[in-house]
Formats: sequence, C-alpha cells, structure tokens
Amino acid sequence: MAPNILEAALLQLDPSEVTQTDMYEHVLGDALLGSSIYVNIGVAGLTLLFFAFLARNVKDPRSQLIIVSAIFVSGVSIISYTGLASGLTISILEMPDGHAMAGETTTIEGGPLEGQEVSGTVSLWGRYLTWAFSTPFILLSLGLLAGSNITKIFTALIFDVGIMITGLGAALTTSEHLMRWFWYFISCTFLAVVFYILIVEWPEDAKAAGTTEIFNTLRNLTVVLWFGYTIFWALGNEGVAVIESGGLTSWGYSVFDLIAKYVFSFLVINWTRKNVDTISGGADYGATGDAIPADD
Ligand code: RET
Repeated sequence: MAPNILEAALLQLDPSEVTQTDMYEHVLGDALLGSSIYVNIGVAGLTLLFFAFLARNVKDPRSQLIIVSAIFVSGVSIISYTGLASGLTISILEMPDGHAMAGETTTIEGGPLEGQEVSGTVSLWGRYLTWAFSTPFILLSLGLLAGSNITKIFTALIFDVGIMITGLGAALTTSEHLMRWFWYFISCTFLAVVFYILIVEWPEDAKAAGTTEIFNTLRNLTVVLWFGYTIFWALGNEGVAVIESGGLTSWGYSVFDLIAKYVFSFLVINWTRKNVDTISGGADYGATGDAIPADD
C-alpha cells in the first residue's frame, strides 16, 4: 500500500543526512546528470593537451602569456567538474518558501540510499565557485589581446570575480527567497560593469593594437554567452524553474561551457600563434630584475 502524506514525510531524509559519498553515488547513478559532468572532465583534459601542442612553437613571452591564460581555463574546468563528480561541491538544498522548488524532493539514484527520497533539490554550486577562477582567465586573455591597460584589465577581473561570488551567494541562500534574487541583482550589476568594458572600452584599445577583428569575434561570443548564462540561471531549477530537472539544467550549463571555454580558448590560441608579430611586446616583455636592460 502507498504511504499516506504523513508516512511519506516521515520516510523523507533531511539533506543533512546525505553524505558526500551519497552525492558521489547519485551523480554516478543519474545518467543525465552524470554525463553532463563526466563529458566536461574529458573535454577539459583533451583540450589541455591539444592547446599545449598547438602552442608548442610560440616563443614570444607576451603571446605565451595570452596563450597560458586561455589554456588554464581548461585547467580550472577539470578542477570544477572533478569537484562536482566527487560529490565535494554538490549538495541537496531545501529552497525557501515562495521558490518554485520549495517543498520538492530528490530521489537518490545510486549507492546505499538508492530510491530514497530526500527533501530538497540538487544544487551544483561548485560551478559558481569555480567560475570565479576560470572566467578571469577568459577576460585576461581578451584584455591582453585588446592591448588594454592594467587598470581596465584589473577592473574587469575583479568585477567578474564579484559576479561569480554573488552568483554563488544566490545559489546557496536558503533563508529567504527574496535574498536569492537580491544576490542575483548584485551579480547583474557587476556583469554590467564587465559588459561596459567589453563593449565600450576594449574595442578602442583593440583598434589601436590592430586586433579589432579577432577581438570583436571573441567579444561577441562572450557577450552573447555570458548573457545566456544569466538568463539560464533565472530559468533553471535555481531560479523560476521553467526547467525543473537538475540534469537538464546541468546539461544547459555544460553546453554553454563547451563553447564559452573551449571554443573561446581555441580561437584565442590559434589566432595568437599565427599573429605573434602583432601581439609581441619584445623578448624582454614582463621581465623582472636583472633581465631588464639598464638605461645607460
Ligand atoms: C549567474 C547568476 C547570477 C547572475 C549572473 C550570473 C552570470 C554568470 C556568468 C557566467 C559565465 C560563466 C562562464 C564560465 C566558463 O568557464 C552567476 C549565472 C549575472 C556570466 C563563462
């Protein structure tokens, strides 16, 4: 006989009873969710090797700096998806009253808790945490390509970190529904600062540096995709839950990541290795100490 409402509530586990091992098993047991994570670990690893191979003959330090910055986006991606796959940066959270997923339960898909109901929904909060480390390298390579100055690059990077940390705040806040959207609002204002630099400031710098064409391509890709992430968060299971499934929401981000990270980095690295003369700051670029030639 099916349990009545009271019995069902009693049978439900509290999220605090779900361990890291249970989350690891859940990812492993949920084909849709699991594949959205494992595919990216593989692609990140392959692109790390491929990009290093592509850039193997570049000797100019300024070109290498841009390339290393783009390569490390894949480095952070491995960290990010390994955190999710291992159960370390993924949790079941109970959404506050008023949220579309309030009162929802999650069925654990694998391991000893297989089939067990837990109150709350799966949050892949590790994504937002690690975006704080990957996206600055995307912007660094873009700012250097545009030949921008330290002040503008620094401004873009710190506001970018701000976007992701406040995004993490939005995802992890369970006390009050409105506070989630307040975090989201702060995050969007930081995004506006980054967009201003991308759309107004850097194109001027890129013109002077002779990199307008590649800069515009990468800038357009970035603005469209980053706007996409922002809308997708609002529509996914952490926002208004037009997309309720955790697995589908996760796949959405994974597809965005494939383009915003690997296609972006490929374009940066491939262009840079073929245009070292445009990018070069000389053999001493960035040298410190004794390597800097004396004036006299
Ligand atoms: C969140 C939610 C809060 C509001 C805003 C967001 C924007 C996220 C962006 C993410 C870009 C991620 C990339 C990852 C690749 O490694 C955090 C979704 C504004 C712009 C490019």
